[in-house]
Amino acid sequence: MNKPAVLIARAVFPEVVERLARYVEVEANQEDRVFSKAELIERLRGKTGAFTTGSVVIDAELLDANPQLKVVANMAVGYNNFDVSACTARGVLCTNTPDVLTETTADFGFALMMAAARRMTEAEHYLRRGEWNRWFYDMFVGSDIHGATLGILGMGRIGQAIARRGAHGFGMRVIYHNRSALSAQVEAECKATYVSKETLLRESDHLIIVVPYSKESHHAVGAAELAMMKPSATLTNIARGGVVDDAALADALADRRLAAAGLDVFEGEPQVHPRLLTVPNVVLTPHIASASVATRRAMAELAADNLIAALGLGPNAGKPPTPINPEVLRA
Ligand code: 8YV
Repeated sequence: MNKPAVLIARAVFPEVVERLARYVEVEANQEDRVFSKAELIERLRGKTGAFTTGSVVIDAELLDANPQLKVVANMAVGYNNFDVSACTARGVLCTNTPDVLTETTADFGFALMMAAARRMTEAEHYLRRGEWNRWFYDMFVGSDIHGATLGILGMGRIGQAIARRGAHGFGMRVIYHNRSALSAQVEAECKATYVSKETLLRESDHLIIVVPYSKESHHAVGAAELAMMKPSATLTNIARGGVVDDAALADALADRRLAAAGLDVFEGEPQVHPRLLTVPNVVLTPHIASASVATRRAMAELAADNLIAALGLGPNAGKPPTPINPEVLRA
């Protein structure tokens, strides 16, 4: 029997390519070229499955050009690069990689928030420039984390993991806003209190954004929302570019209407809004919140598990562990 053919659209751990190759005919992209849409459509010809990352867009046009495609397996928990309803309508299964990256991503969100609040990169740049010639009393004074109010916008798995760190590790008061309130039990575990979005913006000393990107969350934090925040507050975005209006954020940082920000994701990344590159009070990282060795391996393995199982192969044949649109499996 012919093995089904799969495109691995971006470079990934060689062991994962080898594992997939035991089950399927693999076309890999280990040189990690970023395919244009036309090239991606071409390379998917005859492929039943695709292994994707967050930058690989799967939309109706691509699906219509490749009606043989059965599964798209994202090596990411976020899946705004997929048009899920277009996939579902065409019987294409979508999968993602939740859970395995929760704690690592929460660690990073916390680190970015702390780096922004304590002005770490600003101070490091000063030191590297050779400007440190004496100590002075208010040199790079920032704001405290312990005892402060931590605000979380989007209280899914990663938001909850950040809440636990803040409440239990740093004695923070934790408030959150979400589409719906969590159960009383989860709220108690996270020591977190549900508030309106306006209260969240007004009361947070440190606001972390962990809400998935969608049309509804586009610019959820823009000029009007930033204006509600305390001038002493920090904002950290580890969710997706586009949830925050980066131009409005750059203005608020430049005018010191907001003390500092930590950003791991950007509108139009890998491009970064030019004004964000010039304001000193922002810590910038290139979308690495899930980037620990162990977690990136776990994400790649889970994406491969999904792909293999969705193609009816391997020990979990027909039962991919983390489907996004499981109704496709039942159809
Ligand atoms: C990925 C992410 O590194 O999982 C997500 O949603 O944003 C990151 O963990 C990125 O999307 C690459 O696929």
